[in-house]
Parts: sequence; structure tokens; C-alpha cells
Amino acid sequence: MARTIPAPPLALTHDLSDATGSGANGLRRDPLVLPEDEGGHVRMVADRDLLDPLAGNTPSFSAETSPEGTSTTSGKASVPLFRRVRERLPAPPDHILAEIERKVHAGERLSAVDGMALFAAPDLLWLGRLARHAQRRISGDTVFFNINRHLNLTNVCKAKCAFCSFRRDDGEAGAYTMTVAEAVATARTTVAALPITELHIVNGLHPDLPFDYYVDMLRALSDALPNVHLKAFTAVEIWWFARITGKSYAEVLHELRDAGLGSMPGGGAEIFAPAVRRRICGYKSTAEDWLAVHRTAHGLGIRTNSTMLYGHIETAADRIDHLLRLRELQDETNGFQVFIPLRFHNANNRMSDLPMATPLETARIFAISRLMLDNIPHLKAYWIMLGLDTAQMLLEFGVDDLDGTVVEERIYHMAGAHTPHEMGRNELLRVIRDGGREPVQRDTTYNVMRRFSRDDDPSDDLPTTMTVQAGAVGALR
Ligand code: V47
Repeated sequence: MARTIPAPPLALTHDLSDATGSGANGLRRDPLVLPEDEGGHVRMVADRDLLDPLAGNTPSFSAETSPEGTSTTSGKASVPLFRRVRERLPAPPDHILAEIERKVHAGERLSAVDGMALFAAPDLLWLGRLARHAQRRISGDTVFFNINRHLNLTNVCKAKCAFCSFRRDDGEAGAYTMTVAEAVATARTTVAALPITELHIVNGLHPDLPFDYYVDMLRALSDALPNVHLKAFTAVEIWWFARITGKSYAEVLHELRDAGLGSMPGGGAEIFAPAVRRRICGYKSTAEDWLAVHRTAHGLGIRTNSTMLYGHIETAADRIDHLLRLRELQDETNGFQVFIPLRFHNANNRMSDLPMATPLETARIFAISRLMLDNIPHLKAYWIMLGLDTAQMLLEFGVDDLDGTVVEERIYHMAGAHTPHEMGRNELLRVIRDGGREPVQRDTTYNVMRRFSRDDDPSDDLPTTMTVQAGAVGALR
């Protein structure tokens, strides 16, 4: 038996009239036939229509899958569960690239075919200059950062995303769920030591916590810290709350907003292309659900962020498809404030066989994102996952936001990130200025809180001595 999954365009056609296939957004998608048992991964492909998150019939990966993510079918050599698609996109001719350059300078929108051509453009520095040009028009020499704290209320999660190193089953070693009192105490401790303006709250899909837990949590946090913006819950969590309560997205969001929700982070988007999404996070909401939640939030005046998880099994066509779906929604609502490409980290998850995206690949993805998403104002390099060196380099590839002096990050550190958990503000200023740019401290919704001119070296550096006790929930020494 065989299944068909979409494959990347086999050849980038240079005749634009020939480049419209039957796939979404005009991308050509030739079917690739995989034998049912190839690489063991087909067992992991669950037809989403057969899944009911509430019935607990999530696909099981454990029976024939080692922790390292290799198939251990008896008597056979182990085979990687996930493989990167090796794409060989032919370099586009110069006149195609010249036309793209003309469009960018004229402020004209790039097409899907343009985007595909950029993935094959041979001169990465040229691409960087184009992206910087597009970014300069939006935010000039400004580079934003904020001062925030990440808070993950629980790592217990029903979704078994193949890329996730953070999740645990309830009762498993390392599983935790914070009480409202613990979360408030943690947030208070942070605020006493650091002038954070934002709590970034992202959690697992806990099978048993009632929706009231989240409402009570937001109310308690906003009562305790009225000046701290609560950026909380990915669209997948909102989808989950709607599932467990039977409420509409609008009803869920209304209740959360009344309790203190200020805006929403961009997580859970992963890759929209259904064939990849089913394989890496088949239990999660579909792309359509993710987009519908953001559409609803925007309709209620709630600003949101957007992301894309890259550097795993997705193709260039999948990335372009993802960007264009975000662009289409933004045309409709104008509610996204920033796009954040998230580089897949490969430690301690079922996709550990995959190599991670290199800095040059990362630079290309950031630059193309800046150029394709002409209607999303900001592009964020989340330094805590990329490393500060790469994040700084990305300032030359369209980035105008370095996120912040994040305190205690778990999701990427459990997946292998080695960056420090927090960074003093003066270090961030140094990195931004070194690129000839002007650091600006922002709040969550990009209001300017403080501009730091060349000579403005604050003597009141934020503490860099705060350390996080490994494994302790929210404990700060
Ligand atoms: O949706 C999980 C990603 C996201 C891994 O809105 C991984 O400002 C790489 O939403 N390797 C959650 N990525 C984080 C998130 C976020 C982060 C930073 C800023 C903002 C914002 C939002 O983390 C998930 C998933 O895409 N993720 N595991 C991993 N192994």
C-alpha cells in the first residue's frame, strides 16, 4: 500500500506562466509516493480526522520507537524516523533576481514564485541587503528589545509533538504543574528583582486542568502585577480550551481578556502544510484552526505574534506556503505584530536524527521572511534559541527585534539550547550598537519605552546575577 505526500517542486521553473501548480498559493506540488513502511515514519502519520483529542486516541509512538527516535523493528537495522528533504533548487537566472530586486525597491509585493527563487539565489549577502532594505523602510536603524519573563505553568501535555523535549505525561518524572499561588509568587519574585514589563505564558495541553484554572491564573497575576502585560496562550491552547469547554474561540478569548489577557504569543504554528504538520504534530490544531483563532483574536482587538518552526522535514515550498498564509490573514486583519522564525532544536526529542539548520540557512530564512511578509511590521530573532552571535548577524538579514532579557526559558533549553537564561541589558545594548543600530526598549505592543542613544550608557544595568535553580519551578536564588 502506498500513500501520497506533497513533495517540493522538483524544478524551479523560470517561466513564471508555467509555475502555477494545483497546490495552495500557486505552488506546484508533485506527488511523491512513499511505500507504507519506509523509514518507519508512516506509522506515525495519523489521519487527523480519526483523532479526537478528548477521546485520548492519540497515535502511539512508543511501541516500536526508541527514545533516540529510531525505529527498532526487530531484526532490522534502525532507520531514522525523520529525514530532511534534500532539495536541489536550480539557481534562478539573473533577470529573475533583478526583477525581484526591482520589486523590493519599488515596494511591490513578491509572489510565491519569487519566494522560491530566493531560496535558490546564490548570493546570500545580496539577499541580506534586500531584506535590510525592506526592514529599514519599516523601522530604520531601530532594534527593539524588551524585558520579560517566560512562565510555563505546566509541561503536562496530551499532544506528543515529535519535536518537543519539554512535554511530559502526567505523573511522569519531571512533570510539573504550578498552582496559582506558586505562579504568582514566582512572578512577584521576578518583578522584585527585574523591571519586567511582560510575562510570556505558554503551556502544555493538560488533560485535566479545567479552563477556570487559566482564568483564575490570569486574574491572580494581573491583580498581583497590574503593570505587567500578560502575553499568554498560543492559538493551540485557545483551540484546546474551546474543545474542553464547548465554547467558541470568541467566548474563550472574551473570558481570558476580562481576566487580564493582553496579547497572544505566536507559538503552535509550526508548519501549516498538512502533510508535514500531521507528521510532526498531528494531534495539534490544524493550520486552519490556528489561523481561525488568530483571526478571532484580531477581531476582538487582541494583538498576536506569529511563528514558523523551520529546519526539520519541511521543504522550501512548505515555508513559502506558510508565509503566504500568514500574509493573507494579515491582509485581512492587520493583527500580527511580529513574525518569529523558530529554529528546530534536536536534543531529547523524537526528531534527534535531524541535523539542525546552520546559521547560513537561518539567515536565508529570516531574509526571505522579511521580504515575503511585507505587511507584518517586525521580524524577531529569538536570541535565546539562536545564540546571541547568530541573532546579532541576523540584524543584517531583516531582523529588528531581539526579544528580551528573558528569565528562565525551558522549551529550548530542554531541546538543547545552551544560551544563558538571562542577559543584562547593557550586554544587549552592546550587541545592538556594535551593528551600528539604535537600541530601543519596547513594551509588548511595540510602544517605545526608552531609546538608548550612542552615549546613553545606563549606570543602572539590570542585574545579571539572577540565576535559575536547575529543575526548580520558578525558583530564583
Ligand atoms: O510552538 C518547541 C517551538 C514554540 C521546539 O510570540 C521548538 O514572542 C525549536 O511560542 N526546537 C513555543 N522550537 C514558543 C513560542 C514563542 C517563543 C518565542 C517568542 C514567542 C513570541 C513565542 O516553541 C512551539 C514550537 O514551535 N518549539 N520545541 C524545539 N525542539
